[in-house]
Amino acid sequence: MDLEARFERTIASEQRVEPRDWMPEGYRKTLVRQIAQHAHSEIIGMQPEGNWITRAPSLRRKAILLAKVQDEAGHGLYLYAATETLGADRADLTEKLITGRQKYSSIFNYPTPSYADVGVIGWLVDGAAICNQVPLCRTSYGPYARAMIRICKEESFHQRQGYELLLTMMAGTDAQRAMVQESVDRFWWPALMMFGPPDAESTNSEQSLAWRIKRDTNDELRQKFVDMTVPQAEKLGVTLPDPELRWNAERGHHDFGQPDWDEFWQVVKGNGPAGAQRLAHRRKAHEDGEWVREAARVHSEKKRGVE
Ligand code: FAQ
Repeated sequence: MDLEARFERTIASEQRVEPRDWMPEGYRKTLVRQIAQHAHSEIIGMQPEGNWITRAPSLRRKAILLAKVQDEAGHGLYLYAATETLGADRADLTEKLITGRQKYSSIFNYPTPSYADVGVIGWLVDGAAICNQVPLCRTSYGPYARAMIRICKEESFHQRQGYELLLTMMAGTDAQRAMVQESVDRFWWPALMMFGPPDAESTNSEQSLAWRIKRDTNDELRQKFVDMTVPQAEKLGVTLPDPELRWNAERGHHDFGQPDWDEFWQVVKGNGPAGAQRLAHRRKAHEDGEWVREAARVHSEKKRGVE
């Protein structure tokens, strides 16, 4: 059987493609693009919440937040390692990120001016991430699927800590409840944008679905997220800022409004409210770390006996 037919058979029979298997160049490229964007998102995604580590209101909240942000670094590293199994070079991917040539999730270009944002990011952003990533545990590329299994377990903890923080705030004062609502109002639409553009504008979906890299369309996952989140919002006692949001008994799903897609494309292009700040911060961290990379390189050469 020729290589391409063997690859197609692996995909069709729900087996995993492994690093040493033959794969079409487009398949490899699509995976590197998606996994690198995902890794960059985890790394840039440390910044919005990292903003609150020094100002968390108690030792317990600080310990939880520190653990969460560290988990995000770990997810980024797993995912970069997965791209390396496809022949990508991590230094090259980082260079592409800090020079704006590779994307990361739009959501992390929104600022976090309020402590309630820590809870809302856990609830809505990690909630959306789980919705998107649980199906990726069945993605066709083995190392990516296995990374997703571990990452999703940690994302579930992240989502719960956010929701628990919000439950606590909602049981507090009027001012705390108002903080939560104000944060939900800012993050609701950007959270819906995390699933990508509507299916009709999703240039990569058709091929990625055929290769079983993606398992659901952007709109299917967005619907799932809305259906999952509405009862959680009710229990919490917050209003989701969408006047079109209502249960549709005929469809067995919620109807909901569309995010501002012009804003989405602007944010994706790097013109989001905190876009420049996020990249500048990442660039500086990379430059500040140069001496560590250099020391590690010299140390490993010494160990190998290279003069
Ligand atoms: N932001 O054809 P499609 C997290 C781009 S969770 C920016 O539909 P695709 C956890 C897209 O790249 C967040 N760009 O694309 C966490 C494409 O451009 P390209 C990360 C976006 O790939 C929580 C173009 O638009 N999760 O980090 C976005 O088939 C809390 C057309 O779009 C993942 O990356 C966007 N939202 O579907 C961390 C999950 N959406 O590349 C810290 C894995 C689309 O052709 C704190 N990725 N674009 O130039 C995926 O599932 C997919 O890549 C999608 C997009 C669904 C995001």
